[in-house]
Amino acid sequence: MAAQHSILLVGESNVGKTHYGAQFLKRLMVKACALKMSGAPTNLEAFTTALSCLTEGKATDHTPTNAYVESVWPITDEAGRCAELIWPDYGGEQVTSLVTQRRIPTAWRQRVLEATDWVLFIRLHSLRFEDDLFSRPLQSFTEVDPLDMAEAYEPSDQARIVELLQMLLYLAQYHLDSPLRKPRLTVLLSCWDELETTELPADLLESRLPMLWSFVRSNWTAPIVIGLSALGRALSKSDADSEYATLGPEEFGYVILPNGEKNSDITLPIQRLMADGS
Ligand SMILES: Nc1nc2c(ncn2[C@@H]2O[C@H](COP(=O)(O)OP(=O)(O)OP(=O)(O)O)[C@@H](O)[C@H]2O)c(=O)[nH]1
Ligand SMILES: [Mg+2]
Repeated sequence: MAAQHSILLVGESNVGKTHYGAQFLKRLMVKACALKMSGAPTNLEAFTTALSCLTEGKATDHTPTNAYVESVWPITDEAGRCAELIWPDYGGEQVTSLVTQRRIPTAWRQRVLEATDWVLFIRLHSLRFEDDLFSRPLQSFTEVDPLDMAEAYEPSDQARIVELLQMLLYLAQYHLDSPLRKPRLTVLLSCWDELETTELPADLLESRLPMLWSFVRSNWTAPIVIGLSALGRALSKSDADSEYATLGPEEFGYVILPNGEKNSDITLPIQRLMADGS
């Protein structure tokens, strides 16, 4: 029987979840990757619009806030291991509101409990990197006028992501007395092409979001950080990219593996999860 790999894909709005899903699916369809589709995929509707936009060389729309669809893709890897990938697509606001409202809808609770692996999307380019304890000397914080403190307080972007992970960990009732081996955590630094960097993904995460990185490293035995450019370049919703339309979307996109190697097979982050056993 095929192992079920139910992946908890976690990402706020606009991080690239839908485009990654569509590009991933396209790769499976044209068989240009380490994973192969081994049966009929179901529930592809969530990705069909995205697929046809990409074929024309255009970007697709934001997923409706309340949408949640799970697509099921039976796959095998090169070693013949089978798995059923359960790939969700949803409006990323649902993730943000888990933290801001401090309430977890039952359906999300179930997803967290059932997931074998967690994949967290972070789009560094659209996060705010304001000064905090890690970038300013402690002293400079003592100069803050106490009256300013009364202003509405909003946690930093990295604090919000740490909080999100804390909530998910609590919900799944993992014991954190020692670092976790399961569920495995993969951090995808999405839209990597925007960052124009040659740093290793983990080093970049550490330098940009040190508090998050410290949290991740102390709670997981082997967190993996991978750079992902699902599209390879920015696309517009209205003006078609003619190269894309001519060559096909499967010719674009890449990952930057933890050792810095660039690979055009964007299914590798998931293939690694299958290879490491479940
Ligand atoms: N430059 C670049 N842009 C990308 C890439 N992947 C996605 N984008 C753009 O990022 C934006 C958001 O991508 P989506 O896939 O819609 O993001 P999402 O996470 O599904 O967002 P919601 O549906 O709102 O939850 C779109 O404008 C895409 O064109 C990439 O690899 N590189
Ligand atoms: Mg989406």
